[in-house]
Amino acid sequence: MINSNDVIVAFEEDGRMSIAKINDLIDNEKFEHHFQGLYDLQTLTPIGYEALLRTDLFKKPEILFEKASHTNRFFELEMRSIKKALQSYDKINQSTSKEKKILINVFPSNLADPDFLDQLNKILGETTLSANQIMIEINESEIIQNVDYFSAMVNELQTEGYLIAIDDVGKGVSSLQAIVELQPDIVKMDRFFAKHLAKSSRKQEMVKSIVTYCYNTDTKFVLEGIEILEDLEMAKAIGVSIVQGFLLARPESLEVIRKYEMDDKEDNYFSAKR
Ligand SMILES: [Ca+2]
Repeated sequence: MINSNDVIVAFEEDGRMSIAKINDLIDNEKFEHHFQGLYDLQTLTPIGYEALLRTDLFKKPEILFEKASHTNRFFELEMRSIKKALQSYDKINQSTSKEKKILINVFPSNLADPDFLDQLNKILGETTLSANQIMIEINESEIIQNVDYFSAMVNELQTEGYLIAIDDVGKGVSSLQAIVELQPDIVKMDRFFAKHLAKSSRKQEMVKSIVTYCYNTDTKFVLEGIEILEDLEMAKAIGVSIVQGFLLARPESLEVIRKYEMDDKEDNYFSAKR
């Protein structure tokens, strides 16, 4: 069902209007990031944060990226976004020295740009972060068509110390192939498998099989999209050690995360309920 708001948004975010908005967004950096924690299930504290772009100019960031991907400024947008995300998180890193991970989403076509690594190194060099705090999340969709090139690229990034995550595993047709061929440091399993996990023995079996693969290949495993307590408990029972999802934390502004990390209290959902 379409309501009138959707029509207005679709109209606004179409055609020339969106090109002008994209230029405005890039030139004036009219965006920021929210940060969503990834939680260690043993300690119930965040091991790191995924940076997610937010802007008033596009209600849905996916629409921005989709539109921007057809322009010649897509790579520039990606790099400016990475720079801003790392510089933002660096403020927390400097004041806490906890060296938590910061996860950034990178489109495969931008990762494949010959300037990507140099620019990333330069951005990193201007912060107090180290390469092994940076997890680069990639979605496998475009990778498999060019697997040799991406394997080399991923290898180069890993040699520099960066960590590679394959995102949304289980959603795309070739994500299992990507895990085998690219040998990522982290596998993030799609939220489809977390939803009603406690009620679905088939989802439990599927998660367990990937958890086992990760365990035996020294790969970290993250289950995304945990929204209710019974699914969290089931995840823990079948061997999941890191989760992300609204039950533990929504994406929050830098200020909120900073306060949380500075206070260093375990004032998360669970201790609040104790
Ligand atoms: Ca992601």
